[in-house]
Amino acid sequence: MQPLVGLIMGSKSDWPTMEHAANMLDKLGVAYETRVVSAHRTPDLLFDYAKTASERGLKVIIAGAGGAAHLPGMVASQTSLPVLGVPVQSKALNGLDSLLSIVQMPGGIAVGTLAIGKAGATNAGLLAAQIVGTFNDDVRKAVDEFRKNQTQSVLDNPDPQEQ
Ligand code: RP5
Repeated sequence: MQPLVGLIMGSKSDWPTMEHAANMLDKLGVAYETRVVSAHRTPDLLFDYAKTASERGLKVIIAGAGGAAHLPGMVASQTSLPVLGVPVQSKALNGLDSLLSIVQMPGGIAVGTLAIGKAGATNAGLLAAQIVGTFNDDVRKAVDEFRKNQTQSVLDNPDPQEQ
């Protein structure tokens, strides 16, 4: 299947976080590709990836990075596709550094910034699916179904002390 979402990250060490985005895309039936693309270690690859993303058929890019997390902003500077940034929880500063690096884009180049860590990666997958769902009925129905089941599961388990 033609990938519609580019799921990239600054390092292999980001995968335990970013796999949660992949899991959500799998669950919702969205085709994606995964790549390590580092703003600092492979800047030429970053430019090439971002510049060719649209012509290769991608519709959304999810970019996860930690620490001096320039990847989402730099990718956004080279493509008009929507870019969703996931701040990876860094060891030194618990991801606050990643969050501030990604969220504080200057006006004019947009990055949609998610929460730090697993929740952010999960929601990046969900939001990417919602974007794809604007033109793909199967994916839109899968998102609706996911949300319906989530609501039902809360309603079916009202007692917090019950296992
Ligand atoms: C960032 O530096 C990566 O996104 C990663 O979160 C962080 C540390 O990378 P490694 O030193 O573990 O490769 O570019």
